[in-house]
Amino acid sequence: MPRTSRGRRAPGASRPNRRTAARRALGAAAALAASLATLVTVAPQAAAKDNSARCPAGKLCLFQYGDYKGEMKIVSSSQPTLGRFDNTTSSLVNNSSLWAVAFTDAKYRGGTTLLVLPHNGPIDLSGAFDGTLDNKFSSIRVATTEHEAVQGTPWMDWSRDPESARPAGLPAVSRFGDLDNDGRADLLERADDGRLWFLPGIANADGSTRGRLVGGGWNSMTQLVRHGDHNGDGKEDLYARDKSGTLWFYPGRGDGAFGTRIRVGGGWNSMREISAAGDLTGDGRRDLLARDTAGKLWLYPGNGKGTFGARRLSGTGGWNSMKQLAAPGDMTGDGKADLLARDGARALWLYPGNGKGAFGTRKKLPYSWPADQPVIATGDVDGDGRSDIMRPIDYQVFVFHGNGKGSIGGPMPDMGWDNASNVRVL
Ligand SMILES: [Ca+2]
Ligand SMILES: [Ca+2]
Ligand SMILES: [Ca+2]
Ligand SMILES: [Ca+2]
Repeated sequence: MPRTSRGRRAPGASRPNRRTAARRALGAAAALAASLATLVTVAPQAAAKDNSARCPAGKLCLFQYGDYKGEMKIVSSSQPTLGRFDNTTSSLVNNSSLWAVAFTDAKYRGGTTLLVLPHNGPIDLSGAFDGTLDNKFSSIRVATTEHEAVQGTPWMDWSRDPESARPAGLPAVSRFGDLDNDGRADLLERADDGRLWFLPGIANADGSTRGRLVGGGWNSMTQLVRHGDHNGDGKEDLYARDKSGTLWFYPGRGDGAFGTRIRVGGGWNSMREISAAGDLTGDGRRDLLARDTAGKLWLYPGNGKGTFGARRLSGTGGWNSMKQLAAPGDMTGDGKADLLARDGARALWLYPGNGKGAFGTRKKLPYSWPADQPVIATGDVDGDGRSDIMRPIDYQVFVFHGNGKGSIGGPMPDMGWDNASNVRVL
């Protein structure tokens, strides 16, 4: 199937409505994934005379003939045309850490694509796929992430209805998830190469989406959490735990980027999970929750400076049965921050906050919540003033709209999305 640009339209074409665009995008992405899935699973092939060893360590190499013979071309960047190798590539070797997608037409178009995994090793096109891809490729795109190699943009496409700005005058408990203070919820995406992207959820006139690089190297962090402003400057902030167990505070600059980090403290590796939960104690300062490996839930009261006062127990035990905590803000409509917890049995539980650092009787939310699909809580996404939750499913992110009374409506697939392996979104 031809690869179609997700959510993009040709100049002069009328813009499809969002639902239609989303369905088209889903169809294109799913079809692409299906075609890739049949091609990707080919195991590296041993070359009879080991000609594949001609390709140096750490390199991606194209060969003119089958069995890794003839002229060799080392590919280290995307090639919109292949020159002498156009329609004459008969074998390839990937010894590099790059992802690659080969296309049958120039400029990354064509009816068939081949996804080559990092360190995939040799693939002899003259013998694989019944020869259907032999001497067929005219362009190749390489990238450090699967998503960028497949889709062409380094960040995940994500945009919402342009009218989803939040109403002015929301109570503090509802004001979070907006990193650039434009009244709309944003996402952060950590790609599998360690790059952190700010995604404002805004589409350009041509339907393309916006992403801005926060920085690289974020793979050194074992958890990232955020929930509004923690140091009183009105700008949303970020917390990150590194592999040594140190927790860092990254003050938001109000534009999707972050200022110089501050060390919160060490020893956080004893925590199985950290959740920036909002103001749970009712003093107007946002707090942190952490559950330890023994199943206890600890509350770290925010001091309004980005760090925390002495912790106290919020839940005595049993939290080990939970797979994920999420902080949705106020879902019950009483102005107090609540907590969500997803268990290992496909249930999502709402723990209503009592405003004193503890929770009332939990309530099971509708729908099934599989273990491999995270709950994303960035507050009010659609601009009705009520906290929503999101969940990526295959190639779209679905919104479960909060009803402001402690429950949620059915999933609405009204956002474009490209899921990818090892991507984390918050
Ligand atoms: Ca925003
Ligand atoms: Ca702040
Ligand atoms: Ca509440
Ligand atoms: Ca909402």
